[in-house]
Amino acid sequence: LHNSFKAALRGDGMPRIGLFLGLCNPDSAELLGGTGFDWLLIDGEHGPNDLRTILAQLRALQGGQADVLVRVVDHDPARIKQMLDIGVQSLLVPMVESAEQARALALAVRYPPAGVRGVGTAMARAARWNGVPDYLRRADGEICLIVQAESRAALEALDDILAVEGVDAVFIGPSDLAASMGHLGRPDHPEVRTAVLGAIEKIARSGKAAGVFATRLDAARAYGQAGARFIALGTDTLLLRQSATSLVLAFREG
Ligand code: 3PY
Repeated sequence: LHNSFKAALRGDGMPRIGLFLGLCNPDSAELLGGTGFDWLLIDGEHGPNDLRTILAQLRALQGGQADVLVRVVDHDPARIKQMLDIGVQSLLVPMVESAEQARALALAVRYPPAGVRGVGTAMARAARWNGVPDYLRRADGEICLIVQAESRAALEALDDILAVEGVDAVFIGPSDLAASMGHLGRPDHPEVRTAVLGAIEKIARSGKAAGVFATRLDAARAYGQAGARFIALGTDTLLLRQSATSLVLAFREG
């Protein structure tokens, strides 16, 4: 039940580096689990995943070196409950723009009286299918709730979001933020970069952990220096595409 990702966010030291998984495939997930990334995120927002494909990847990554996160598709407490019941402990929730939304999510991931999570432990893989009392007692404390701030509105509400109890971390999405700032497709635009760095610094000062997505190493390093505790260095789809294209080019040019 121990959530090593949550524990790592509380520590200091080097930022934890991760990768988003959009291939929805247990074999590639398992393979990437042994490459040295500290964490891997199964992307249920933009990747064509469903509950079953997420479950298959969780199984493939179980006991591996990398901590596992799942990004859910929306804020629906019923869908979040299903994720928790299949054993997801670290959740990234996209498009959080207000303290009210963050509070509702903090309730969704916890059992009463702290929250509103439904109790179905006899069906829950997370509770080893049998409702062990220990699970009910310990589950809330091992959940890591990460909300994603990725719009102008979210950055304006950042102080309020950071004050919400039960939110462990705030993750900045530079691509959506760029779109909302009028720079669609340009997450590395200087205005966006400045906004991302400022947000990371503010999150780090608040005592919550800051996370961010980067596809360029210079951006990732700058985010780390600003205080990001966990940084995604792109996606499995990009890695596959980039290495395949450069292999083809290298052969043709050679
Ligand atoms: C963004 O950059 O907007 C993200 O959500 C990361 O995928």
